[in-house]
Amino acid sequence: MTLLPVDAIRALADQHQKPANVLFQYGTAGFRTLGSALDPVMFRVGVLAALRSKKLDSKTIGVMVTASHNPEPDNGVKLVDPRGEMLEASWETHATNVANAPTTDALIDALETLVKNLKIDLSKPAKVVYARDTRPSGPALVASLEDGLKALGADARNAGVTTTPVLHYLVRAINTKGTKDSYGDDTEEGYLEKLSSAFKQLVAGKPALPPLVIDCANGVGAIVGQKLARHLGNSLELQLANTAIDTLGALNNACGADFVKTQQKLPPSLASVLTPGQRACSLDGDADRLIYFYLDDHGQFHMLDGDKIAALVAAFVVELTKSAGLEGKIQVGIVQTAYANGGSTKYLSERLPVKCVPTGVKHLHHAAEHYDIGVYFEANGHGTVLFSPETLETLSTYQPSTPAQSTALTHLRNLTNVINQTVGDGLSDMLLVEAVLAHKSYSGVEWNSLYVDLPNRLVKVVVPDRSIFKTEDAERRLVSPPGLQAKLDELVRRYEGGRSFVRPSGTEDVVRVYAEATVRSQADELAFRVAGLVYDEVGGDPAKRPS
Ligand code: G16
Repeated sequence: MTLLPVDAIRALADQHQKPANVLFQYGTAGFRTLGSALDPVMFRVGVLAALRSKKLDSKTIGVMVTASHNPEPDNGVKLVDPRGEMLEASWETHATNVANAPTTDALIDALETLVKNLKIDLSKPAKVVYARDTRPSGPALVASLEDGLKALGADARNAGVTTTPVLHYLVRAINTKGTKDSYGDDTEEGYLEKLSSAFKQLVAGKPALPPLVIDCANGVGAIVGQKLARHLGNSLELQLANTAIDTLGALNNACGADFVKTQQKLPPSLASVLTPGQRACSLDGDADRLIYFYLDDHGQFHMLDGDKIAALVAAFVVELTKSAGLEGKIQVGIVQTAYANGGSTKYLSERLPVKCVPTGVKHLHHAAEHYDIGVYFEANGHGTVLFSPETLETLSTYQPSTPAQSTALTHLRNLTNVINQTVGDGLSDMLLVEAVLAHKSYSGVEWNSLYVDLPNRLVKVVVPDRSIFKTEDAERRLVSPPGLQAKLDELVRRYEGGRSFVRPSGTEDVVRVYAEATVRSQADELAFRVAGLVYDEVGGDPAKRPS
């Protein structure tokens, strides 16, 4: 019987000791906190990734080192399961336990318990692929991760500096290589080739759209975006902005998808770049989110967020299934979270089945898998479209009866390749949006007019302990602290079209407040009054009360 290589683990674990009085939590998107605190977590995640691979019969497991939309000093790490999806929920608990073992001895005990309880066959080889974003803390954290992989003797592949969605793609491509489910060549180049050739086929014969400005958030999207631009050639001209990946402090700073979505304004750096009517979009720090926007003729800013992307894409997919003669055979459904604008939920639910789930890609992804074609987007621009295995089979075997059906079928097939179905992907979603705009001859104005967004506001409240905030009903209601939801309901009733909810963030040390109302000033007022209630509840310093 093969045993855990305890001596190797001990020798290396001693170099990555966990400080006392720090608690780590595998949250919405893995472990995420200050990069300077993550060294012991990285080592342990390396060990855990190897064990997960052994448990899954030597399938390749992915590890991404990123803190995505968070500020530059933060970093994080998450594990990716063999089909490119988020880590199975039960292992999130194992990861939290292993990360919090206080000493090397306790760590070895925790690992031995895990191996025993989950009956992990240690004689199986472990295979892991990992990558990181451009954060300055990345290289040292990757070295700690590598020590963890080395301790277990894992066969590890370094995919270098790339986007989170590329890493997810690589995991699926590696694990399906040479099978009938092959997802593409298992390289970044293979990813770019797959997406760009599907895009070129989708827009063939359509007039080229004017150039698209991409705000790369001064992150890794700048590197992969530049390569994508070369692959696209003249099928789509990309103008990359905010590409300062080597400038300290620039990442996600006054730019990127999270800035645009939460501030509802143009990144200042784009003021001199964007011309009225020109389409632009923002990625976030690891390019897994996408928000579009444009300035109108009066210089006014208009945002097209994840909800608007879902509406645009879903309508197009439904139209193609009808044109292909597949109406009634393929059901399209939408998955949203509580952050979805009331305007979008109304518009979509009048046309398609819509489900609301808690924040976090894993929740949306699982819910979307229940549809033949599941369109899921968080309002923050995180999302994708999933085609069920049966739908993929239908699309590959279906015999169209007319040339029009044949054309629609070809478009649907190309959509399955332009879309990264493993996870939300800013660059892939961008190609998807651009393809739809080209087909519909839409500018941002026509797209924006699909429905009117209710004015809304997002506010962060810094609290000493966000874990006291607990929710139910897909995060739409608070169950703890007791009594707070009743106060919130009372307040919301006073605002026309008012809606508000409070939830703890899974990626930042804050509580988030969302509010919407029929009138802009009312939405703002409601958000700040709810934030004030939250702040009073936790006994915050009156001088720092949100206002
Ligand atoms: C991550 C998750 C998203 C989630 C976001 C914010 O995004 O993958 O599903 O919406 O965090 O989560 P929270 O409100 O709990 O902080 P990213 O882009 O940061 O990886």
